Amino acid sequence: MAAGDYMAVRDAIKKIIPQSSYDDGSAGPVLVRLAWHASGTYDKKSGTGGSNGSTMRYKLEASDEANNGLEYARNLLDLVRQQFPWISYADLWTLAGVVAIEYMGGPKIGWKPGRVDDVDEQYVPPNGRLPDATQGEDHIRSVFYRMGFNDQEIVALSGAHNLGRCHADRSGFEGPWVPMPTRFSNTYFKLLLRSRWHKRKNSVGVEQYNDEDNELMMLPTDMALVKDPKFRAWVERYADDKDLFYRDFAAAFGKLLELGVIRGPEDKALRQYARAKL
Ligand code: HIF
Repeated sequence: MAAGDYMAVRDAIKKIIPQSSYDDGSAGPVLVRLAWHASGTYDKKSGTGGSNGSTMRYKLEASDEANNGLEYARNLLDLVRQQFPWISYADLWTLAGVVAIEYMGGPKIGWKPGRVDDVDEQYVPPNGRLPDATQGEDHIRSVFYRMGFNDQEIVALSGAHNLGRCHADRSGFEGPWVPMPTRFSNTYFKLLLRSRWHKRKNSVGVEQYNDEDNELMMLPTDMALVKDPKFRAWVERYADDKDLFYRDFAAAFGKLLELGVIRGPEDKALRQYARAKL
């Protein structure tokens, strides 16, 4: 297989998405979570963290409790990488997120290769940069503003919780956000607005929000999007307008995957400067 044949890599990723004995029969959602957690460590001010480097290969980052369960996704992608040893892990993990979203009916997301894997653990970002689901709007803003996102982009990104589910043995939370968690749509926003959510303790004693039948759930951070008036205005727009959501989601998720990627001499200089200060 020719080096640089990203279409072939995309096809190989599509083949590992159906997993009959895993979750809802799909590895798609956990691949999206891997792409996001690989990127979401970015700190705009220092230029550290982000998808470049694939530093989650190192124990320090892999063992951040926010990353519990992602070894499943990394192991699956190791199988793909065996077929394409020329691709960087950083490119593979982010590309897998994009392919999974498209596979599940989501928008096409702009993606470019060029990420380079770090060769030692010197630049692994500190633990604790990913969001804590037990918190509210102030925390969400401080984490996503640190990456360089605004309120509208935060809400657009949040639509990814239309995919997948929480696992008691990973995060302590339990259950899916929507009835069809392997189908990308704006249902998450509709449910946030329409359903009555009750705070309750789940089977492992963690507080979360559930619908009346305890089938669907929301995290405290999800509920903050309807509590905060600025966030809520965007939740309402995306619940009403699926095309707008798809467009804004594609832009915001594409931006997320680019965080920390070096595209020119100015990015390289910033990275060198930041590393000298670490
Ligand atoms: Fe998630 N997220 N996320 N998330 N997330 C979980 C699962 C998924 C937050 C917490 C959690 C985003 C933002 C935030 C996905 C994608 C994205 C889980 C459950 C928690 C606790 C993990 C488990 O138990 O397996 C918080 C606090 C966020 C900031 C508000 C992004 C926007 C929504 C950035 C995003 O893209 C996906 C997909 C999953 C499902 C994973 C699965 O294994 O099914």
